Amino acid sequence: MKQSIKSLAVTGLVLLASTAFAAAQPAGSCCGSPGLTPSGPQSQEPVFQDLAKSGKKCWIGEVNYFIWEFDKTPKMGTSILIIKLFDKDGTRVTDLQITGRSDMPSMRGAHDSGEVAFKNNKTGDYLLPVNVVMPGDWEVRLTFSRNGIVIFRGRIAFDV
Ligand SMILES: [Cu+2]
Repeated sequence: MKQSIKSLAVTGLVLLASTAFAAAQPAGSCCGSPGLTPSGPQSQEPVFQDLAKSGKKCWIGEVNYFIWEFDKTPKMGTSILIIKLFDKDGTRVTDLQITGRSDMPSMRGAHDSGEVAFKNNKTGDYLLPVNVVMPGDWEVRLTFSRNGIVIFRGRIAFDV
């Protein structure tokens, strides 16, 4: 079986070679591959940059910024994380998808909420309930996407 695949590949190569001079696109270039190529060791975790303080502008490139706050100082129980998203001119927008994931960094995985999508209220605020189940160090990792493509990752850290 392997042999026949190999000979197929060889035939393909010969065919390719015979047309290579006509084709401007070299085989194996980015655009020629179907996007299924395993792209090397990609096991490193994504980086979540520490965000500016509550109420301060956090820029997403040069196109959007957002401001985050809790509905109240987080304590034991449920707090609501509120994100207001703006375009660069300061107009409120809701065209990004935001997910949040809360946990305790010092005991990672013990209270992992998993990725949870923020929901928009009618004002356009993005809202996420965060469940604080014990005192200590907490974080919420935020992921911003446009049309399913991640464009920004940020991290909010707080103590309870
Ligand atoms: Cu804990």
